Amino acid sequence: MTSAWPNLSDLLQPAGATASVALVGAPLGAGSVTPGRCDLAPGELRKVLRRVGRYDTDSGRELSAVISDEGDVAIAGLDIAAATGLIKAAVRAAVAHHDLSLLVGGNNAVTRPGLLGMAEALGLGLDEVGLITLDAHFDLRGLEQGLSNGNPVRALREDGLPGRNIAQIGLAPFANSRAMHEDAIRGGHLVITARDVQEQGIGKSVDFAMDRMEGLKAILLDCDIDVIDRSQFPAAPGARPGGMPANDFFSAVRRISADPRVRVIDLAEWDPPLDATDLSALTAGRWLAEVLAGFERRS
Ligand SMILES: [Mn+2]
Repeated sequence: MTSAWPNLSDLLQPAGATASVALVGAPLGAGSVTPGRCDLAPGELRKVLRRVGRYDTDSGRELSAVISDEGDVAIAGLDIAAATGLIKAAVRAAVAHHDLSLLVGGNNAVTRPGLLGMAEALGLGLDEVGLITLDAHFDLRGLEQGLSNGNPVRALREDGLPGRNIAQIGLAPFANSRAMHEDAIRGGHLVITARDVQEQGIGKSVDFAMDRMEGLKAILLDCDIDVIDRSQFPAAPGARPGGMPANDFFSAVRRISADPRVRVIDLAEWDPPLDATDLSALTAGRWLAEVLAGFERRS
């Protein structure tokens, strides 16, 4: 693993390698509110890793955690309902063998099977697990029309995940309905809007979210990349102007990843063809660097 340009692709090893981190690709494109090609994201992430270095000028440390690449779940052509069981099984297997499992979507519908698979692998009830979302949206659309990338949080609530176990950071104005906002508050979610983050800082915002996770045994961090300002991440259909600065996103990901109870981190809603430049891909690659930097802080 020594080369002139130590980079993240050094760390990605074929499945079966002894590794504390696993990567599971979930190329789920079906059921998006805005149809697109989120299914291309796992492949694009693997490709960009050679452009992301391992040395962190801030900490003086070089990333070294080996990642076992479990490949992509075979869900091509399946709708969300059909894909859910397969994604859940893949996450369950990954969580059973690794301290941290990265679930790379796909659209945001991967979050529900991710959380259910995590709970199953650990033998935990949904009242014992937490969900932190970095997302411009509540993802509380109704279930009447079936599962979509707009309702994973609603579906998890219906599954029995208590609202008080949910912390949502980065909610955007003019991108959610009043009904969803009131529903989240009434349900007991911790709601931290993009404006709150801007005013109180990302550090305090993460502190509040982690306070909310107190007493819970395992946590899924959902990184819906549309939380980032659209000018800094054009390849997310739901991203809007005025979103979270990429630097806030990176620091939140690093801090949350350092908590050993975080067993699954997903990356959702990256639709590579929407960005003709390499900006979004490099940002997604940096996401992985921040995840690993946080993970390696665990003692
Ligand atoms: Mn979302």
